[in-house]
Amino acid sequence: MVSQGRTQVGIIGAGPAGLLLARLLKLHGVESVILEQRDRAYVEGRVRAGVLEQGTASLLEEAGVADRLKREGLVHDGIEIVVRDRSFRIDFRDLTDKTVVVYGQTEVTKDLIAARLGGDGPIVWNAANVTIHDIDSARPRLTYRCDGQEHELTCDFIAGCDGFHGVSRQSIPANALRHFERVYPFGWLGILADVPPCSHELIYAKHARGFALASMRSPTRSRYYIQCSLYEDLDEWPDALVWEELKRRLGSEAAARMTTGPAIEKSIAPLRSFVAAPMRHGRLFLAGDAAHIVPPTGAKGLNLAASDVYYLCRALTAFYGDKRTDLLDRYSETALARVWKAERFSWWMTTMLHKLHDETSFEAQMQLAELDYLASSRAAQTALAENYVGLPY
Ligand code: RFL
Ligand code: PHB
Repeated sequence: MVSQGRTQVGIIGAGPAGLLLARLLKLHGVESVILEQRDRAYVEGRVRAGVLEQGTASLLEEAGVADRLKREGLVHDGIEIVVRDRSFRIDFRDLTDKTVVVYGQTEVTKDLIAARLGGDGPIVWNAANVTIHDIDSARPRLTYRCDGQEHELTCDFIAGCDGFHGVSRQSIPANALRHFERVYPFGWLGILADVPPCSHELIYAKHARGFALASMRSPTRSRYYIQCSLYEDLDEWPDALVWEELKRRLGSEAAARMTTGPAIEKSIAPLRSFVAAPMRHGRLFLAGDAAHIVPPTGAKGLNLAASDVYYLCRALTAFYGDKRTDLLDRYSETALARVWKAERFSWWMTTMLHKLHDETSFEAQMQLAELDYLASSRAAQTALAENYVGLPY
């Protein structure tokens, strides 16, 4: 027996993109069902992004899920850049009159799940074998298995919010999709520790041994990253070695202020730039990491998921409210225009700050010249600041 269901928008994935889309749609009177392959604890525990653009924070406020964000989020006016132990600051507020908020993706996810489960509509956890059917028709369907039963959900539209490894993008015929990709020959080793941050702002460091980043989640919880090889074995990185490397790369001032402690999470993430275009096929719309990936250096991934969802929600509500299809037809073009700019910024930050070449090479000198220019030019600093705080929607 297959259990049959019906909804307006079938959403695959309960990450930030799927959850925020469902919430915004609900506020506009559009019903959805979210299918998530993992369980709630796993989704809420996944440590990832930490920096929200002002536009993302405003969207969360519009969605009515920003009470805790406003109480606990740390507003940052700038970042520090350290190059070979010399540091300079990019002052976002002065250069752009905007700021960013440091608030963990885990917390955004928890707030959105709580809102959803407070009466917005269902999240089907542990939905296995989610399969997309008939996206070229006006009645696309999703089938999946859950609690030992087969289910079928008929929808008006399907939102593929299932991240880079999801099924949505793969359900689009190969000849209808173009891929653009750059895989970087290094990764980030990240640690989370319950120690106070070494600085009140984020520190991005370029060092001869590789990139390092000092970030945070709260006044008592720090998040740090170091550039590492892709073939690194986590067992070869005991906490003491990570702290030692961080102190070396982040410079003497940060090292002097750094409190060390046991890592409560430690992982290695590869770095990738990726765009799939178009972000729509028939009645299937891709949003977030399902359509694009940025290296984390620009702190853009979660923020791009939010802007995609903003455009997609606007297009779907125009369809349901005014029978307009023009915004749905333009969704991919509109979203991609912003995606490509964030791709460029993330690629630029990544290539400027990481160890890519031999220190004696021409390219290494170009990186240093770029950073020297950035340190001294208000125009260059404004360009960085404008992108970091988020380009307009
Ligand atoms: P997600 O978060 O991957 O969620 C996708 C969801 O879909 C589910 N799923 C499926 N469900 C059903 N059926 C299937 N077949 C499915 N396949 C997958 C998954 O279980 C999951 O729950 O994608 P979404 O919603 O598009 O959100 C994207 C963001 O998570 C991502 O871009 C950011 O985390 C990237 N990122 C950062 N972004 C920022 O804006 N600022 C940052 O400071 C920042 N730092 C980071 C980051 C990502 C990192 N890693 C680990 C890649 C730092 C790191 C280290
Ligand atoms: C984080 O806090 O996880 C973080 C912050 C800034 C980045 C990337 C990750 O650029």
